Formats: sequence, structure tokens, C-alpha cells
Amino acid sequence: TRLILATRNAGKITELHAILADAGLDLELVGADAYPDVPDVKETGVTFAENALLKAHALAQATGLPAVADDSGLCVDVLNGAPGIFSARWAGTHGDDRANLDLLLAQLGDIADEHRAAHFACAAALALPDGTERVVEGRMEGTLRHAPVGTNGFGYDPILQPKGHEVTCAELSPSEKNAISHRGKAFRALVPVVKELLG
Ligand code: ITT
Repeated sequence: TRLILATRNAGKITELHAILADAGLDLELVGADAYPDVPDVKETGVTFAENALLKAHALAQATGLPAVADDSGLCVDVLNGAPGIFSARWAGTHGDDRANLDLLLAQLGDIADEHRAAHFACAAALALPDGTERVVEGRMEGTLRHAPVGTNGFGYDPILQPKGHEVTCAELSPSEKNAISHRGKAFRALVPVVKELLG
């Protein structure tokens, strides 16, 4: 079965290939970049789940193929859940990971560790060309460091230290991160749904 990943984020694509392959899905995964004529969908939803569904439906409708999408972000307790669904463009330019991370650190200033709780959230959506849809979510809890450490991963990985770990997500290996991440949890939960609907 051909399954399209409705994402243009290279970090997500790498992780999703590994997560879905490990879960034993016998699928041909094709990134959204293989469909350059499909316009970027406006993420007008107010939740991760709504935006993930918008992206999955847009690609499924445009291609006539089943599509999966990821909408994700970092939610900081002391900021009432921000950046949340605005994580990719927190500092203004979509996808400028370094600027987003620097702005967030500046906003937190030297707030003490016990007030630096945060979590990554991911909504994983599946949409079929006939309009069928499913969405599931996953989370990874942690605390925010005062400065970035590590070079693996993407986005805010260098500042999120997962609960129960002494290192940041950017110091974990890809497989270590996928084993505990919001994205790993969400997409492993989506796999049985994909198998049920697509065989
Ligand atoms: P697509 O819409 O094309 O999938 P995007 O980057 O615009 O790509 P989102 O709107 O879901 O995707 O934004 C996700 C942002 O949240 C991403 O740019 C990172 O800044 C952050 N993020 C999500 N998952 C992350 C992770 O595992 N590690 C670090 N940062 C993450």
C-alpha cells in the first residue's frame, strides 16, 4: 500500500520512516515533497488534532491516496501551553528552529528548574480519499534546560530533557528518542488503525 506523509519537515520524515518501519508496516512511504503541486494547507485549527487532520485530508484529496500527517509542538506550563500549535513559527519565520529556541529561552530567562516543566505533543492523523479519518495523540514530558545541548534531532530537542533522563532529546540517539517520544507514541498508536483500514 502506498501511504503519503503529509509533511515537509525533514526531521519528522526521518523519524516517521524509522517509527513506522519498526512497527512492521509494509508500506511504501512517500513524502509530500513528491507532490510539489499540492499547495501547503493553511493550519487554521486550534488543536494539534485539528491541524493534523487538515494536513492529512488535503493530501489525500489532492492525490487520491491515503495520507498520514503529524502536527506537533512544545507546550510550556509556565507559558500556559505556548508555543503549542505555534511552535514552528514562534519567532516569526516558519521552520527557523534556532530562532524559535532562542526566543523561548529568552522568554523563560532564569526561571528556576522547578518552574520549567514542559511537554512535546504530537497528533498523528490518517485520512483516506473517501473522507474517512482517524487521529491519535502522544506526549513526552520533561523540563527545559537553560541552554541548548546536543546536535541530534531537530526543533526544540536541544532544550527538552525528558523525564527520567539526564540528557536532552538532542543527546539521545534517534532510536532512543523514538522509543519515548510524543511522535513515537502517537504513530505506534496509529499503526493498528492503519492496518485495520488499509489491510
Ligand atoms: P509540517 O507541517 O510540514 O509537518 P512543520 O514543521 O510546519 O512541518 P508543525 O506545524 O507540526 O510542523 O510544527 C512542529 C514544530 O514543533 C517543529 O517545527 C518543531 O519546532 C517543534 N517540534 C515538534 N516535534 C518536535 C520534536 O520531536 N523535537 C523538537 N521539536 C519538535
